[in-house]
Amino acid sequence: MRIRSVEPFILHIPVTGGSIADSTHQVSHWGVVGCRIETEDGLSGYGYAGTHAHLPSDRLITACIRDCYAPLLIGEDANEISRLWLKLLRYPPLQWVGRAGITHLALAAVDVALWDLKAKKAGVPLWHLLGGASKPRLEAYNTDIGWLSIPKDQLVEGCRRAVEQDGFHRIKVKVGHADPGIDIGRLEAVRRAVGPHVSLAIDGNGKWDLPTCKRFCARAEPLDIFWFEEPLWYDDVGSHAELARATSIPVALGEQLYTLDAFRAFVQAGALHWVQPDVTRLAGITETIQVMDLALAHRLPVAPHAGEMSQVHVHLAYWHEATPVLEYIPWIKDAFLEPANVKDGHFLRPEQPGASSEPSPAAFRQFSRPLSD
Ligand code: 0YR
Ligand code: MG
Repeated sequence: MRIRSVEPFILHIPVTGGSIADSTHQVSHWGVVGCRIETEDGLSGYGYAGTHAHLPSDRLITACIRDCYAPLLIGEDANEISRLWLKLLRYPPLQWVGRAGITHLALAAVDVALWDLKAKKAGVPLWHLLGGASKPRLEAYNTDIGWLSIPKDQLVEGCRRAVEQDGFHRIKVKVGHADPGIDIGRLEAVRRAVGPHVSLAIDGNGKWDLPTCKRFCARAEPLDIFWFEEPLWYDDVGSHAELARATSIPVALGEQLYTLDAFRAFVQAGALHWVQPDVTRLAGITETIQVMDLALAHRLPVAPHAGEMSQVHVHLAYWHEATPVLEYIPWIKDAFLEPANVKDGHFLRPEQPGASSEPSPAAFRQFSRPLSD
């Protein structure tokens, strides 16, 4: 499986519902920014990072793939993922300028494409290649009903519909208003509407400081919150550890962490209860497996963050025993040959060969953006 070409691409796909916001981000399109790796035997693997569809920064990722990684990959054996991953990660000039950020997102795309290739070559879905499924069904939790930009009455109605009509047992609602009392009011209304048996998680996207989080958690505890995700600034290990000690609400985080070492620091400090790696921010599937194993070794559950909108995580979550639940956001799934679909609150298990990371020809026609002016 000699690598013949590495071709970057940028897709900007409109999010369903027009435009959404959490406490920190406003998003109208989701960026699928990555590459196709073609081998001399005619197979193609696809991998991508998830972005906020900002063309100038998306082009930094594709330039890194095209100008820095592609020359290191052409002619190599695509089967040797571990060696190629280390070759790219440790390439001295790139290690010097980026052990996180753009270079990591670009490496994520390459790594996912290599795993996609390996599974296609084997003729099996990725979860099968990795060792088979550890569970018969994988629960989904719905994030798409809980954006901060949704007014309270629509929020309550959307949560009720997700539970009563669509069969979700798990939902997540965004928090992070300047006045946390507004969030308490929204959560009380949602809890009343969905009843006591639905798992209700919340996500602050790193907005509040420690005193605000402590006061907020004291008021939110009676609402039986399943986890509080990214309560504080992403890299602040000490404050997360203090909050984890101060409240009975479990702490979740990881979608902004780039490395295994960053996860280890949070785990060692007792600063999180739910581990949320993302193949599109860590350096791909290879490093996500490392983080899942780290979590398992500490008996912490894993709930991956859907930077790739769960196309790839659905494979990892079906396979890895530490992962009982996966995020569901249906924005871009229909742009892929095998969409990550949910039925009755559970992800369908992928059955096609590969990592479900290949966009459809129609998606390339409709959503491609130029790599340069
Ligand atoms: C905007 N999921 C998240 C949106 C989401 C973000 O980036 O996708 O809220 O990534 O926090 O848990
Ligand atoms: Mg989040």
